[in-house]
Amino acid sequence: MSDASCIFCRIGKGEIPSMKVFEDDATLAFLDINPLAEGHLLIIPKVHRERLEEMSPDEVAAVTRHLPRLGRAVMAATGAQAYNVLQNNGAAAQQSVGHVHFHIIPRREGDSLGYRWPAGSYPAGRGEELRKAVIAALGA
Ligand code: DGP
Repeated sequence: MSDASCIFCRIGKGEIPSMKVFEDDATLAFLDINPLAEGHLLIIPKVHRERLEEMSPDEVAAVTRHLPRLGRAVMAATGAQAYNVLQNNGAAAQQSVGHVHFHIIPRREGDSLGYRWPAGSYPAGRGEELRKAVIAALGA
């Protein structure tokens, strides 16, 4: 299933060129056109799914199984010591392309990349409320 108006579906089908590094029946990995660091990769399912929670476990597994190998390859090719795997779902989470994609972003000590991470803590009882709410939602 693909969406003719989706840029990543069109890349997945080879209708639009990409700097491809890996492909199989279900997955394509290619260089991000606007890299946060040299070697920044995108890994996509070929099937059109806008967000991660719309994918079946098997569809997710078919894509994510390649992350370890791609992570090793990016570090070897760029000399980076580390990488982030980032996956955005929804505009509020900075998703700009409505087709699931995993970023592999090479990282080096002292690079200027970062993520605002204003960590908080739970007031008494709130963690337990949330734990129960998530468990209830999992059962739904
Ligand atoms: P996100 O914010 O998670 O939706 O990131 C989308 C990424 O996709 C962004 O880093 C730029 C990249 N991108 C958008 N259009 C194209 C394209 O046509 N080709 C390639 N290679 N990357 C693209």
